[in-house]
Amino acid sequence: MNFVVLTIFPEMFEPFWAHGIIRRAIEHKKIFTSALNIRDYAQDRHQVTDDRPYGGGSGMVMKPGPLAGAIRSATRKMPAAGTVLLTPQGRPFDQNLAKELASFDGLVLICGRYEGVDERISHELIDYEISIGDYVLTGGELAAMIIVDAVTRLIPGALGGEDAAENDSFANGLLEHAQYTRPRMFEGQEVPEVLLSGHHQEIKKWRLESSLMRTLMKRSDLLQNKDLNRQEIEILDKWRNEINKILQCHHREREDLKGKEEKI
Ligand code: 4HQ
Repeated sequence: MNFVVLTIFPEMFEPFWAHGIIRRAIEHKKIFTSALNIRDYAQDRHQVTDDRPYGGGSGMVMKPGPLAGAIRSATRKMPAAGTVLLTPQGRPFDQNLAKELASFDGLVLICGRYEGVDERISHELIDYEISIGDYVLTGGELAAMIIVDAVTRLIPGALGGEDAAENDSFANGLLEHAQYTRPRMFEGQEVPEVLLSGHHQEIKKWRLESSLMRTLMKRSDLLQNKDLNRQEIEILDKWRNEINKILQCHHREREDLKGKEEKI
């Protein structure tokens, strides 16, 4: 995967390329990265990339010329690349979109600053408009880093463990199960016994229950939209029966209390 970022602050990406999984993926040639300065594609002597908005008002707008020049320069070298504009008006970024982007040979990530980019840029030159969430950033750079990060870890061989990407949150539409490491006792809290047992089948079942419970409690919206498999339905059914027993018992107690009060 070839990532090309277009930005007026290419230096922001230097520490990002230089650490952790991203750094290792670059070293192992799983990804190729570059940050091009949009300013280099400005035509005027002062290499201006922004200007005042037509119609007046505060703030500045990214000029279309330098941006179009930078995008064309990047896509000339990799015609099969997808182009992505980072904007709050874009499609919400999620794991499914990360998977879709990971299937490209190259991605050109366009980072705006100021109040955004001239409207005439978008249509022909942009394949995707993507938002990383409903909040306002000072520029698209952090959004681009998030996309590079989430896409990189989906590229075969980019992560250390072979199946690490298949096992984690959202890969199966569920939140990750609870995790424990040494020591066995921490501030009076023990590690669940089953995880020390060595029973792989039991551990697998416990982890699925942990994932399902956390998803139900913290993000029930994810469960609503998920295709549940047989084992997942079995677990949810078991919980429903347990909850129903508790509620029936509770209900009966209240009925008994009412009965006694009526006699008095
Ligand atoms: N931006 N998701 C760039 C964002 C944003 C987001 C605000 C994009 C400023 C110039 N980008 N403009 N949210 O807040 O992607």
